[in-house]
Amino acid sequence: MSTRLTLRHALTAIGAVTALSAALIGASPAATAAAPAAPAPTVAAPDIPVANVKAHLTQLQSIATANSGNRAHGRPGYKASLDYVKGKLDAAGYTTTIQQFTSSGATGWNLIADWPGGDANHVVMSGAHLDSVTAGPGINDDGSGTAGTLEVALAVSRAGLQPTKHLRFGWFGAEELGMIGSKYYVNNLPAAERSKIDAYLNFDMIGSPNPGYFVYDDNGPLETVFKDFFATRGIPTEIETEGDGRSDHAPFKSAGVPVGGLFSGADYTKTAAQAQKWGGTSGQAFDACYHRSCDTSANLNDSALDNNSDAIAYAVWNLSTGTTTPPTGTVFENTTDVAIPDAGAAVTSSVTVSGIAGNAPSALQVGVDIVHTYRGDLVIDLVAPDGSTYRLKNSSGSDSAGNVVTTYTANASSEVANGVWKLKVQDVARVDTGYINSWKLTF
Ligand code: DTR
Ligand code: CA
Ligand code: ZN
Ligand code: ZN
Repeated sequence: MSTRLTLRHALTAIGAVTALSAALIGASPAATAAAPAAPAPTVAAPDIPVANVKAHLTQLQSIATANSGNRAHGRPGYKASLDYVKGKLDAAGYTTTIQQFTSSGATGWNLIADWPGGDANHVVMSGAHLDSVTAGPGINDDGSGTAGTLEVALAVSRAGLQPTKHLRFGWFGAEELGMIGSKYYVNNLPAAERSKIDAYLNFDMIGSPNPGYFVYDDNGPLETVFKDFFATRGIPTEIETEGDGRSDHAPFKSAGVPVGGLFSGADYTKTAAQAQKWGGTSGQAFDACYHRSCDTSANLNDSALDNNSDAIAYAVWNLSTGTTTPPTGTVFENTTDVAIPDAGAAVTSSVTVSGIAGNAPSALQVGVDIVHTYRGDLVIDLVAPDGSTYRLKNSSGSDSAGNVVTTYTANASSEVANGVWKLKVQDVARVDTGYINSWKLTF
């Protein structure tokens, strides 16, 4: 678990803030009313039917089966995969482009699809790698990202979306040989065109059979968009570090493009703590078939595929609709785990706020990510630098669900912003366990 304390200018994701009132308690000014939620996006993202995503994966499996069991660069299964994806996009009204390159003595191709319209000077791009290893069909790696991204692109067409920004999608070749296709794309894009890409979102393995929910931390605002989506589903996330530099986002990042993305895990082993918050099996790999012949259409977890595909849609819609300059905020975050003793004393986690002039806002956003087996036992407070305490959550005998992953708002307008703020959590009843996974203040 990351132990970073970070200051970020974050994109204040819209529509994901839970406007829960935070009652001020203790020797302080009058109690506060719930503040209005953050402005909703102009157009809400649709649900992505996981059945549609799986239908694409069934096709990719059939293609591999019909072509010596793989979809690798330089093999017939790769071009057959590209032809399938291109056919769907052409029929949906996309402007598709095939970019040819050579690697290891074999011809490869990238597939780029532009959704007509939007501000060409502000591009939101999403992508995945279309190739598998030679050892197998690569259904999770990276058929899952291929299919999830494809279905979001088709959802854009179904919705007849007219986003403020221009939408582009990419399916890259020869990623398994060292991100050859994405490097070729970025290196052959004129610098003036590269600078128009506001974000590149990468989806490489999003359906792992023993899944985790990892969010790329390369860019604060893009990380926040995904974390806020998962907060709406009550799913705790972790920072993705295993893949730094190991997938198609790397060439974009090297060229200065803001990057983000999602990952459900590969050959690393799921810990007991991770199994507690995500389910699945501890002591086993997130994907035991990584780079093996068993990475077939049976090597998937439908919930991970569904949640991640919906997260892609949420990010594409939220980053491309509404104003071209999304609202920003300053985020102060603590991602250090703090164990919460069962029926024990309160524990605290601190963030030091600096550089914020004047008082805190009347709608101070308090993002909370607590992993717990019975959240009804938890009492959660925000403590201002002067010791004033704001009740965010009371205990409840009727709330037997697990985890607290939400954003509260507190009217902290009577508090000076700069100083040490604390999240205070107490478990007030026996027989359950948990910990503060992370929390943050957005000013
Ligand atoms: N999907 C792998 C590369 C990889 C391994 N771990 C991560 C984490 C995040 C993104 C990508 C990866 C491959 O294509 O070999
Ligand atoms: Ca869905
Ligand atoms: Zn791979
Ligand atoms: Zn991959």
